[in-house]
Amino acid sequence: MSIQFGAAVGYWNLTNTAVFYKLKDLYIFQPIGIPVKFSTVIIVIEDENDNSPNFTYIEKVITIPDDILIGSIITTVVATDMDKPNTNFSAIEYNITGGNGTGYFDIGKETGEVTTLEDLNRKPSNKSQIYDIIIQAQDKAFPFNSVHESMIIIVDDAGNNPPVITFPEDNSFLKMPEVCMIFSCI
Ligand SMILES: [Ca+2]
Ligand SMILES: [Ca+2]
Repeated sequence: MSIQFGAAVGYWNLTNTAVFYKLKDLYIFQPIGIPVKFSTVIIVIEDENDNSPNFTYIEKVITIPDDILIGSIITTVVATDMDKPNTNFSAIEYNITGGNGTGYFDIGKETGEVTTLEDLNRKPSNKSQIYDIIIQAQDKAFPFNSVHESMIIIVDDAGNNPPVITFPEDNSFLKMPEVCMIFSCI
């Protein structure tokens, strides 16, 4: 690492000649072997939005019952950003950017809570309900940095649909033997 203070001064090799301190955003460079009052340099480093958020917690596959109530929280995702805290460079908001059809699920922009938006009750004719949604975490800078992750939500039959009695298609009667013991028929 080297740093330039101007054409007349030239370069100061900080790796070999300087003691380095960091106090929050203050960087203090002090060359070794030179009286401190003539040599200490304080540099304030401005942050840049050079980091994208990263998911630190996200469930990749979730199974929920199909009788889950609308608005239920099914999971909460968490992302962090390495840029300066308490700035738009590191503040994060969440969105669902794909796989959500007409809006089966929602996510709290600030909380990361994934909730149901529709009645997902499985109808008898449905074999399965699998949703592959894309969740985005982005910082609030302009332009922003973002990251995307896939989340598979399997909606499982909770057995909450009443049984339906069906008859043979030709409406024939069930046949049973003439002698039929109790609890052993059919
Ligand atoms: Ca930064
Ligand atoms: Ca950032």
